[in-house]
Amino acid sequence: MKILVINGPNINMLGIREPGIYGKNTFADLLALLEQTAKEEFLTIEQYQSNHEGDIVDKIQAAYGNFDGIVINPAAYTHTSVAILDALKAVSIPAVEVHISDVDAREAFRQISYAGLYCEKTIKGLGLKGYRQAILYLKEKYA
Ligand code: CA2
Repeated sequence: MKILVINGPNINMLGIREPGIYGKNTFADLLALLEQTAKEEFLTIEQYQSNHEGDIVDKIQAAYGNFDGIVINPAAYTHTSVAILDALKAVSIPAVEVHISDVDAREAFRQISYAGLYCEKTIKGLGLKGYRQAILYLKEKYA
């Protein structure tokens, strides 16, 4: 099974600031967790991080026919991007949304998720563990 993990803007800065909200783990820790999960669960996991909305749309489009599942943390684009929502709908690949922080307990503008309107599940507030849970969910349901 092939899973694409997509991270949006500033996720590559994890661990550098705001540890109170996002924890002390770094982006390198996230990459290590994904590698470990791929090995343990016999999955092919590709990771893609971009700070650019259009590049994320391109990556989702390119996943068509090439991936069985998508785990996506669109970061700030969660709350603004109809383009990412439309791309997910266009490829129709099973997807799970992940947020490191508990967005529900934060500012009002973080309460809306466009990508979440497509994703079949949202995991939030579990830190990096949320990515592993999302991957295991897709494996259990679709592998
Ligand atoms: O909790 C999440 O995973 C978020 O998707 C993270 C986004 C935020 O805009 C979403 O509302 C919730 C932010 C990504 C990381 O931003 C950083 C900010 C300061 C220092 C390091 C990373």
